[in-house]
Amino acid sequence: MDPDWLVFHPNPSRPSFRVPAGAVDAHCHVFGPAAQFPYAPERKYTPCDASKDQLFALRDFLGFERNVIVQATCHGTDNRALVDALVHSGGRARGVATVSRDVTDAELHAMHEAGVRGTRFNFVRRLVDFTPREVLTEIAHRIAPLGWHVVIYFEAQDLPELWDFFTTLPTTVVVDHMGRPDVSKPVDGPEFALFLRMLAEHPNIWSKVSCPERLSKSGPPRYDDVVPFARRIVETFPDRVLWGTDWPHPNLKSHMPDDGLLVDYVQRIAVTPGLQRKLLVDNPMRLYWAD
Ligand code: 0GY
Repeated sequence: MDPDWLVFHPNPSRPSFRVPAGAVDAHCHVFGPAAQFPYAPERKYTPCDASKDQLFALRDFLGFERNVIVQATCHGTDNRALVDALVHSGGRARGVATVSRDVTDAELHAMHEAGVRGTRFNFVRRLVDFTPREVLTEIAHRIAPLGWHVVIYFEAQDLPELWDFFTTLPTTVVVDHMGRPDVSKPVDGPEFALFLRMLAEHPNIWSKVSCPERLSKSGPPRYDDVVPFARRIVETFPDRVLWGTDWPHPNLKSHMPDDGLLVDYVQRIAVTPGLQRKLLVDNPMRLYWAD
């Protein structure tokens, strides 16, 4: 399969928003290089290579101190590229892996040593084949004693069906990209209200407020239609939100965002220095660098 998505922005602008000292880009990826770390045979898309060195250079350019690198579906349950990036980060990256039920305790411990602190369950149908819930429950109970959390990725229309599963997970749970709301619907409407209710009723559930470029219908550079959704979450649950660039923006077909402008977007969803510090420093540090 040839690369079938846009190449990441070659020359992002320098953000005008200076992130607070110690800021964490809490959702980003490394891909390949394929010659060293091949993509998964069962993948639904093929990304362009995006190396750890390119990620760390972007981190420095944007003013961040640390990264949380998240396993994407194109690498399946082969976490070698992720682990390689973690062990070469000088302690400045943590990871979220994807594991199968066959993973051994020794493999889990080795990943923990390398800096993995969570596992990701993906429910987005265009990205993965179905995994039975009992398999995921089993994995969640295996990783819980390590102090890991579960990252879940799903689309808003699927939340009613997934509610019981999500709300009975035994760990901290982090939702990717606000549960992908349909931002053409009202921020006060029933669909987003259900998502807010899940966070209100379950203090172990957090949300990433990342990826306006995936959710927006009004488009770049300001992604105005996503702002009210993200801002609502940041202001209602300021101690349970995370933000990340999503570099190198896998599987994005519409446009390739300028990562510098994405950083500028943060000050529109976290509008005070206190909220910015929680979002970019305190919350990710508590979740990923507690030890
Ligand atoms: C993201 C979003 C996407 C892809 C993946 O694991 C993945 O392949 O998460 C997407 O296509 O929406 O968070 O990187």
